[in-house]
Amino acid sequence: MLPYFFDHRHLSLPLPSSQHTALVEALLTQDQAHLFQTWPPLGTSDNDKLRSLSQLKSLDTSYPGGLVQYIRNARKLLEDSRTGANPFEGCIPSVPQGEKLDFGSQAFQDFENAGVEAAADAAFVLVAGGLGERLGYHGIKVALPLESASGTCFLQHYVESILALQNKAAEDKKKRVLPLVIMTSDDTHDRTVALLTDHNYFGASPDQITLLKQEKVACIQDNDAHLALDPKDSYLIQTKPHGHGDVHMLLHTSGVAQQWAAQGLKWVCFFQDTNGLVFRGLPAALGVSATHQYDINSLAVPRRAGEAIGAITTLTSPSTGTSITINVEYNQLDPLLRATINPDGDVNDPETGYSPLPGNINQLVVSIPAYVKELERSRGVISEFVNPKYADASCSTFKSSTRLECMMQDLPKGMPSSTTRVGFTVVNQVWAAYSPVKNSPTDAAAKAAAGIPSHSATTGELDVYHVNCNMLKIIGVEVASPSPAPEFNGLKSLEMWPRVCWSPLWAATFQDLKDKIPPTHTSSRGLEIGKDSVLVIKAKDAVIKGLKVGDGAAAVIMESKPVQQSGEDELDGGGVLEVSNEGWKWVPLTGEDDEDAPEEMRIRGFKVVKSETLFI
Ligand code: UGB
Repeated sequence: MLPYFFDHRHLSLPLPSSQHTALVEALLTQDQAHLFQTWPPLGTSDNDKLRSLSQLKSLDTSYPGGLVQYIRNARKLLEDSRTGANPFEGCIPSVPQGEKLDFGSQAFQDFENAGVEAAADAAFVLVAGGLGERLGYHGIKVALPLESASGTCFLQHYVESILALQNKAAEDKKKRVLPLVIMTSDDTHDRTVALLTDHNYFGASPDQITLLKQEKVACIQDNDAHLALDPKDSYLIQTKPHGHGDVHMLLHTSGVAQQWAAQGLKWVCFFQDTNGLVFRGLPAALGVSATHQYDINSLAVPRRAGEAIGAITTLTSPSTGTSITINVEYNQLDPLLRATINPDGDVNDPETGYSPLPGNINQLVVSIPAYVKELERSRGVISEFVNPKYADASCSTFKSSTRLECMMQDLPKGMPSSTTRVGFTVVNQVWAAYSPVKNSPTDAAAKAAAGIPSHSATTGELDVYHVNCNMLKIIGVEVASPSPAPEFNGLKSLEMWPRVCWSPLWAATFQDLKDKIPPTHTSSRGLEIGKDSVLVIKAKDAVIKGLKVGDGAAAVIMESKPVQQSGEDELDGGGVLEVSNEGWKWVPLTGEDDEDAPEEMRIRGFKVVKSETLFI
C-alpha cells in the first residue's frame, strides 16, 4: 500500500504508467520515502510530481538492474568505505612485465607496421563525456585546437587518424569502414553532434561514427544510501557523472560491441579526449596486441610519482599465488605502497627519476572476442567504487553527496585472471605518447613548479611540435634544435621546437614519413627544417623531394604535388626550394592588449602572429 502522499487519487492525475507505480513501491521498500515526503497535498504541483516520476524512471532504466540495484550496490560499497576495507587487501604489488619501446626504434617501427595491418580489423572508441572542469574551458574539449599552427581540432585529428589507417587497409585490399564510437554526456552531446555535422564528419561517412550518450547517476546523501534530493529542486534527485567506465555498459546495451564481433572485427582501441599524441603510440600498441595476442593491452608511459595518472601494477595474492595486472588509480596507489612494499609510498626511483610502475594513460587495446564475452557476463557494469568525503572522524556523515563511479581501465578486474592475457606497451619517451590538455593555467603552473608535468593546453601544443620534429629526425631529416620559449601562462623553461605539423592523412606512421620524404642522392632526406621555422602540411599526397625551410621562415604545403624548386634537376643536387621569409611567432598574451583573446588562446597563453608565409 502506497502512503497517502503518493496515492494517485491524491495526485489528482493518473500516474504515467503502472511501471512508475512499481518503481515507487520498490523505492519505498528500499527506505526512500523521504523522496516523496515533502510533496504538497492533493491536486497541487502535479506537474512537478510528474517531473519527479519521469526522472526516477529514467535513472532506473539507464542503470543495469535499475535504481534498486544501484542502492544495494551503494550500501555495500559505502559500508566497505566506512570501515576502511582495503580493495587490495592481502595483495602485494609489483612491477609488471611488458613491452617497453623506445619511440621510433626499429622494434617500435616493426610493431607499428604490424599494428597498421591489425588496424584493418579495428574499431575505435573515444570517451568524451567529461566536461573539463579542471581545464576551466567552457566549450567541449574535442573542439579545441590540437595545435595553433594548423588550427586542426582534436576531433578532426582523431577522425583523420582513423581514416588514414582505413586507407592503408584498403591499399591491402581489405576494404572496410573502421567504426568510431564517441561516448558523450548531457554536457557534451549536442556540441559534439554540431561539431561533426558542421564539418561533414571530418571526411568520415556519417554512419561510420556512432554517438552513445552516458547518463548521470543518482547522488547519495548518507551511509544508508538514501538518494539525495537536488538542493535547488526538491522534486529532482541530484545527479553526477558515473565515470568513463560507462562506456562498457553502453557498448553492451547498444549492441554495438556484439555487432563488431559479428562483423569479424578483432580489436577495439579506447582513448580519451585530449591526448593529441595518442595516435603516435596506438598503432605500435595494436601491433604488440596482435603479436602477443593480448586480450587487454594498456598503452603506458613512465610516470612521475604524484602525477594524476594511475599505475599499471601486478597484484599477487600470497595465499593463492594468483596475480592480476591492473591499473591502481592515483589516489589509491600511495596507501597501497605504504602498506606493503615501500614505507615511503608513491616515490620516484632515484636512478630513473620516475615511479617504478608504468603510468596508465587510458589508451587500451582490447580483443573484441574476449571483450564481448566479458560484456555478456557483466552486462558492461565493471568494478564500481565510491569516494565519499566524510565530515567527521567516525565517517558517519558526508561533506556533500556522493555517487558510485566506474573507470574504463578497470575492465580486467572482472575477467578471469587465469585465462585473460593482460599486457602493456610502454613508450619510454613520455613526450612521444602522452601530453593531455587537462589543467587550468593556474593549476598547471603550480604543478610545473612542483616538478610534476603540467598537462596544460600550452604543453599539449608544444609537445606536438616536439614529437613531430623528432619523428623527422629519426628518419634522417635535418631539424634545427629547439629554442627556449618565452614564459607562457607562468610556465617557465619550456622548449619550442620548430612548429611542424601535418595531417594524419599525409603521414600516420614512420613508414609514411619515409615514403613522403624520400632520400635524395645528396642527403638522407629532401627536407631541412630551420630554427624557429614553421611547416604545415595540409596536402595529403604531397611528396617532399627538396625543401629547406630557413630559420624563422614559414611555409604551408597546400597542393598534392612534388615539392621542390621547379625547373631544376634534382640529380644535379639542385631542385631544393628554399623558403626565407619573416615567418610566424608565438607571442605571450599580455594582460592589457589581449583581454578579448578567445578562451582557447588564453588557456595556452600565447597568440600566433603570422608575418609572412609561403604557400606551396
Ligand atoms: N570521461 C567521460 O567520458 N565520462 C566521465 O564521466 C568522465 C570522464 P579525466 P581521470 O591518463 O590522464 C583518467 O577526468 O578520470 C572522459 C584515468 O582514470 O580527464 O582523472 C573524459 O572526457 C587515470 O588513470 O581523467 O583519469 C576524458 O576523455 C589516467 O589514465 C577521459 O574520460 C588519466 O585519465 C578521462 O577523464 C590520464
